[in-house]
Amino acid sequence: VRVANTLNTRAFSDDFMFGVATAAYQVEGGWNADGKGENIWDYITHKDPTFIRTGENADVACDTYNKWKEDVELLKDLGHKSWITSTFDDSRLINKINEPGIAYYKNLIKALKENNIEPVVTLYHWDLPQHLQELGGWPNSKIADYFADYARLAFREFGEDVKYWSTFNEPIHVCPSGYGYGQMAPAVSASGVGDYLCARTVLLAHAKAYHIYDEEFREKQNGSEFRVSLLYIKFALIKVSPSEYEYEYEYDLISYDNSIKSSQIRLMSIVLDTSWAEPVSNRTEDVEAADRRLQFNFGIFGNPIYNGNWPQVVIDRVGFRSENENFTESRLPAFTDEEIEYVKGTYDFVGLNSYGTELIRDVSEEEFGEPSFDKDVRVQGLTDPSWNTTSYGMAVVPWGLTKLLKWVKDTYNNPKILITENGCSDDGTTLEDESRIYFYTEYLSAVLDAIYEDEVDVIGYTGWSFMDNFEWTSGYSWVFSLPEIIFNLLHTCKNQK
Ligand code: GBH
Repeated sequence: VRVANTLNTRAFSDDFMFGVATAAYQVEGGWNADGKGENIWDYITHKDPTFIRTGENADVACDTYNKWKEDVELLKDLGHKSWITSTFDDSRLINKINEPGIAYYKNLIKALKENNIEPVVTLYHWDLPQHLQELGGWPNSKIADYFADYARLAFREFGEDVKYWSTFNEPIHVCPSGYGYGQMAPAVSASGVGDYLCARTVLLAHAKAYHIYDEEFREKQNGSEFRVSLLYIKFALIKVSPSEYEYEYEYDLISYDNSIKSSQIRLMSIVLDTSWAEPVSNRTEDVEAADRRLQFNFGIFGNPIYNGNWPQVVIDRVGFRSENENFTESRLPAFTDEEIEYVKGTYDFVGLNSYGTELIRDVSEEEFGEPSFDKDVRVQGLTDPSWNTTSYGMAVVPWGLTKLLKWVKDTYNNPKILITENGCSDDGTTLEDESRIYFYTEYLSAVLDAIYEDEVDVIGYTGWSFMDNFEWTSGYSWVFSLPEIIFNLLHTCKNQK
């Protein structure tokens, strides 16, 4: 790679946020340390080790609970500005209010800020306390109230120092995966029913947390005397031929002062995940099928929050099939008018995670019988054999991310978008990172396309992941981290059999 002499016009702006992500359960370990309660992943990995393909668990994982100082140093050495989705494991904080858990996150946040790293915090990355699961978990709407209490505690304890919040990470993997297909903890199989009940509670919980933040904290925490220096990274990427790039980095230390109104830089949202859905042909059926895929993946949470109420196509499809399955009312639980208003507008930006692109084909209506989320969606997903792949077989389709960003802009009235996860995996056995360099170069270029060609308001980009970590049901067998070379030498994720 040659280094360009000047930053060209396709540079990311000075205040564009670059960062890397992790999630509490995937890195922390310390599963029962200092009064932390058991969460649904602790429970399931202990009870049934075969639930994880490799038989592993995250009892120790990257041991960040003990090694957080080293991790902050590593992050600093890498020059990353934000360590995002360093979620709070809520079992660490609230079985009863757990002072050592609070102290752990306070110390971590303080160390990040001292090193000019901006924490972007997610409240819930899949780690429900097991005792709440025993009351039914997310399909039980009462859980929204407990979540609201937990959110209030987090805002009160950490809100002076945290400017970027999101409530949930990827509810699409909490609800259909956890309460529908049963592939993720708590492994409830109730497709077409549990997923929608879960989604409704999650949306209400999100909205409650947003309103609590707005009403009780946002303004008050603006008064903070906190001054912080931020490390801004300019990153310019120039495509000189289809396979050749020039790029240049530039680092700047800039300090904020109180004259910047903090309200402008205190942002709260939710993180939603979807692949881009490209119609397999331009037949109307396939074009509509691709839209259905996006609405059932992303719109099911995005529409209530950004536009109001469930997406119409989701209401229509679930209603139609429910009726034919002899339900007296739709399996999609309705919102009251008050709830629609209460949920609508509860965001300051769109948190977007995206990993892939699928070709989508319409399929014919399946016979009525057992309720099923997939039958409600009624599409088939394919990949194109001509797509480039990483050495580990993941399709590299950067234009899919450009199209997805444009779709979010057009569908949700041009919001600020923070890309909260994007990245690619390998099996962790090689230190040669050619594939990952290729992946990130292509995807960053795709983000620039969205910014410069489609005028999408992208405010930041976050790589998954900062550290190799516990990849849920795949255990430690796939890894996504950026600093693999450095990481593998310095810091070992412990596998436990
Ligand atoms: C995110 O989930 C999660 O937020 C995070 O916890 C997780 O570790 C991360 O993705 C990586 O999986 O490598 O081609 O096989 C999004 C769902 C499912 C997206 C697995 C990436 C693997 C694509 N992820 N998928 S590939």
